[in-house]
Amino acid sequence: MKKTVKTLVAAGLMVAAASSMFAAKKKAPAKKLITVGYAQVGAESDWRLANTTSFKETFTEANGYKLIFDDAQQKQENQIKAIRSFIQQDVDYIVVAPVVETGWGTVLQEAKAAGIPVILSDRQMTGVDDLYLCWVGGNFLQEGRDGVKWLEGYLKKIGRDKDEINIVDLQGTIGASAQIGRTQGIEEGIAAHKNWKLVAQQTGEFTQSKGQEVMESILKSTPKIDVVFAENDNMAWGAIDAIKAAGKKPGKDIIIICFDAVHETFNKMIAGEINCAVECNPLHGPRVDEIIKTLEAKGPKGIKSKIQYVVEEVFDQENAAAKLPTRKY
Ligand code: GYE
Repeated sequence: MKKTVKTLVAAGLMVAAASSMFAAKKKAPAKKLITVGYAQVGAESDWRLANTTSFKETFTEANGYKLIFDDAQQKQENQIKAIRSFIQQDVDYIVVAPVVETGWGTVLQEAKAAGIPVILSDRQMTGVDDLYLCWVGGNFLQEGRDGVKWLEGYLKKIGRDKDEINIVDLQGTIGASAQIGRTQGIEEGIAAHKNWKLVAQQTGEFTQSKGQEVMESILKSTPKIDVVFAENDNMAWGAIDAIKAAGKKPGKDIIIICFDAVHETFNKMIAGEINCAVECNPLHGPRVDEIIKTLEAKGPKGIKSKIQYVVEEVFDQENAAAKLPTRKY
């Protein structure tokens, strides 16, 4: 891309000519690696760890890459610094999983000025459509709506669809796409059901410890809770500990719905402590690899859609045990 296909081909030809001159003495020099800077959000959740592993396992030297990995510890300012350092190091591609959606214009302009293509993965950015090539990730609003649809069906099944239903929304990092979409999903659901009530809504920043802390205080101030809508797995696990400590049974006294669906959540569904998990697939390494290989081979015209959603499923206690052995994260 940045080093145009033309220069790459020319360099390749020179290397080929040179290596044939010394064929008897020397092995052909290794092919030039593609340098990729990945500005990762942090290590806040099990989803995130699986996402990091996916990139590290994909962007290897054996696969033709040099990966420069940066963990921003959930801070946008750190990600901006990382992107600037990738520009300084003159990487071939910049990949960003943006902490939040806004505030990227200046740094992406700098990447553009340096001629470095930017690919987004996981969360999205707004207002900078012309400054990145494409994005791949989950459809967070759809996930939120899927959680709502599951709850409707479940309440009907247990004969509680006419009862007053008091819902707690444990939100993700405010301003992150995954929070915005999932929150919109539950808010739409509450607006559409007269008997559903939002009794608390607070961020647990996608971490288990914050999820637990926030749930502890909500349990103290909110006498009646029927549902916890935890916008990721780890916050649900923290909430479960808080609910148990308050002498209630998660999954029975309080319905638990969460997002990501990593292994431990399957274990908790099988144990009866989580009722529903909406999948969010973190294995974006191979998807971004495919995008870069397409760009290398065909240039930006090879990218058929700028926004690429990953298809995701919904799991609950009825299918958790059967599905767990097939799950990759
Ligand atoms: O759900 C959460 C993580 O952006 C989809 O970020 C991702 C979310 C995921 O911390 O666990």
